[in-house]
Amino acid sequence: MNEPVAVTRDGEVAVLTFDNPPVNALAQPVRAALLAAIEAQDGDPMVRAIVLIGAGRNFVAGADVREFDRPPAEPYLPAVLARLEACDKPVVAALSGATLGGGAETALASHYRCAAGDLQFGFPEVSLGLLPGAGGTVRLPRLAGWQAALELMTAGRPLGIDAAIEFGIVDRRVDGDLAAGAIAWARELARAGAPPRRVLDLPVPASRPAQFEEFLRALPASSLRLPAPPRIVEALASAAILPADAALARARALFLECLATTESRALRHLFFAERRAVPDAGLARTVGQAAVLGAGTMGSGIAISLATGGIPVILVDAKQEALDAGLARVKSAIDAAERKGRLDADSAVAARGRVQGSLTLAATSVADLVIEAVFENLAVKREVFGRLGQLCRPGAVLATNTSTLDVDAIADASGRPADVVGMHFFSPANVMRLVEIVRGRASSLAAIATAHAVSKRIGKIGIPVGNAFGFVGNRMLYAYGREKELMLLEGARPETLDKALVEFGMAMGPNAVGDLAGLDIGFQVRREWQQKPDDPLFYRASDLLAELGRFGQKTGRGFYRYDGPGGERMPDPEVTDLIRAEAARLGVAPRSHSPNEIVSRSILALINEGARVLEEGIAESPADIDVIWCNGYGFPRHRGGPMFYADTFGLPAVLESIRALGREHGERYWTPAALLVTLAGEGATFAGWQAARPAQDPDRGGDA
Ligand code: T1G
Repeated sequence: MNEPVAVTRDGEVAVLTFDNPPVNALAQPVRAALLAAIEAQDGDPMVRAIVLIGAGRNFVAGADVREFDRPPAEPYLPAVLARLEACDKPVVAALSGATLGGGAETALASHYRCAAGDLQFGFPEVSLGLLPGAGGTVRLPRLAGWQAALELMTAGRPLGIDAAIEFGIVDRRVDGDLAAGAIAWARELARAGAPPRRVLDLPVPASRPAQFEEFLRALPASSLRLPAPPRIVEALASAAILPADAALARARALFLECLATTESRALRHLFFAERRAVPDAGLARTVGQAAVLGAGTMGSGIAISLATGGIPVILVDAKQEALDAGLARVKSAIDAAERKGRLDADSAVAARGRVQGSLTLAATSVADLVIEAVFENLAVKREVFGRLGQLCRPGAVLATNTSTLDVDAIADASGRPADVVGMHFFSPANVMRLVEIVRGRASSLAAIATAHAVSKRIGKIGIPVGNAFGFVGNRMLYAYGREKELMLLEGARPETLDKALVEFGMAMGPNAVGDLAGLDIGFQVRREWQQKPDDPLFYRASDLLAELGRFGQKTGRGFYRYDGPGGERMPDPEVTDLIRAEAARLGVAPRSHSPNEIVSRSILALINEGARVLEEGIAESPADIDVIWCNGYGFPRHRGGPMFYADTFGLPAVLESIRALGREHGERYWTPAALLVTLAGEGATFAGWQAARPAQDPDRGGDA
């Protein structure tokens, strides 16, 4: 068992090494060991300087987020850092990789900072619904100024080494051996009699009182609705006017306020849910070459992700024109990523070099992984997999990007169903982080593990789901969308529905999403859907518009019109008239809808369907559903996902609300899921249900 903070000596320099894998998080044992080491080395006359450094790639990735759901334990980080800063000997922090949150605050409490070229220095607390609670809001502005502190802490994005030096946070860059460079510098400082340089002793930079107000007002409305961003600005504003100790105490109080919020609990829930263990990781096959079939929007998006994720890819399409268009999309996306600084020049060149095009399916014979993204038609996909089964080498994994079709039916056509899995990417595939990994009846554990490993490698979150209509995400989307479709027939305007759900926190309203995805796509899927509810009202509004050729953005008209001067989305009264006429024909009486009703019908439908997806084993956990909806469908992260949200509401209340809707709208769609009835009856939660279940081994199809 390694020491959480290892203490070694290099002559008169004491080296304190954080060693708490995987990211040197400042868990209680680390804090206690650090405090003890500081007191010991500061008190040792033989020690003339101290170096702090992290074992492994990272310096320190912050507080241990897992501890936030446990009773607090001393020593608290602010006290440890106050003792560090108080050292009478120069303390040099040697920074590398993730230097985040409490790790960045530890660096700021040190007296001198050097760093390696891979530095990622920042304050991601806001993405956990928190603010820097150990002095960052008081020390950082003294080095980098108010504007930089405001931006860094409200955006949560890290700085690289050059920017960190430019902002005066890092004093010098060390290339090569960081430890040796830091120790040499510490020795130099000691021999030069350099004093401890305490950031808190630096003058408070001048500020304009209105500066903080202006910054707050400029924050996006979505941030202002959250507890943390305004409190970050308040903590910084108080640091501009209060003495350091008072400012530190104020920041700590604001931190504790954030910690207790449901929003922070929701974001912390998602943090770990998005890092769920990859099943059978050890069985994953090596993927040195990939191929993507179909150079359309999805195919080229997937190819971009593979190439920028480090995997060589052959983009295959039968038509030269389509292939050229696909390759052009790949090139312009990589160019754009380089232009926006998301890819450095070397990475962009490497990514471009990894992409080839081909007009022949035979090109797939060299691939370790083939991802099919052709037209969403079962017969077409079965024909393609029949040929892939012949062409691809033994052990190659064959993935289909279908969003609704039966993966087993596709796999059977390949003649090697054990190698077939679903990899359901979300549009735009090079942007959306989610991949639903569909296990077929015969999918081997190795094929599933390979799909997960590749998803992680290209920066995606792979979530395992069962093979059923719409898998998890789209299955639930149909329940969520069903209610908005019924409310449209009941007279609600598309823009009214979208506004209510966006104010709830959805990234986009369902009607705007329909227009973006293309109403013809959903129309096509519903036509092929065998088990579609036998209900003339079911998605009648969308089908009507599709029948009229109003496919959405691609035709300039859908639920909205896009043919205005800038092509921006505009309400279209003609749509409301069309739907009202259709509703009258179907005998649906018009009525008004409050924003609360719009939200509760939509979200309760989502939750109830989520419970069904769980009890059927299509999703392995409520947390997986939350990750799918927050990363694939724009569900508000600060609400934690539909299942977490249901738990915050209390399942008995959720059940009662669903029963009330059943009484009002009929039980056809509003019969509560059995799992929900059981848990509500026990006063339990989805999270508790998950925790009580043995690490499940769902029917995961075929052999290893
Ligand atoms: N606490 C606990 N576990 C953590 C952790 C943390 N801060 N960071 C990572 N892990 C675990 C993670 O769950 C996973 O575990 C493993 O490490 C690898 O993570 C007082 C209040 C550092 C950039 O928000 O952004 O300090 O799944 O898969 O892709 O003011 O992790 O292997 O069991 O993400 O290489 C602020 C969060 C805390 C940083 C590495 N810090 N971490 O990315 O690996 S609040 C953060 C990250 C705070 C102070 C405040 C990333 C990473 P497992 P990974 P990665």
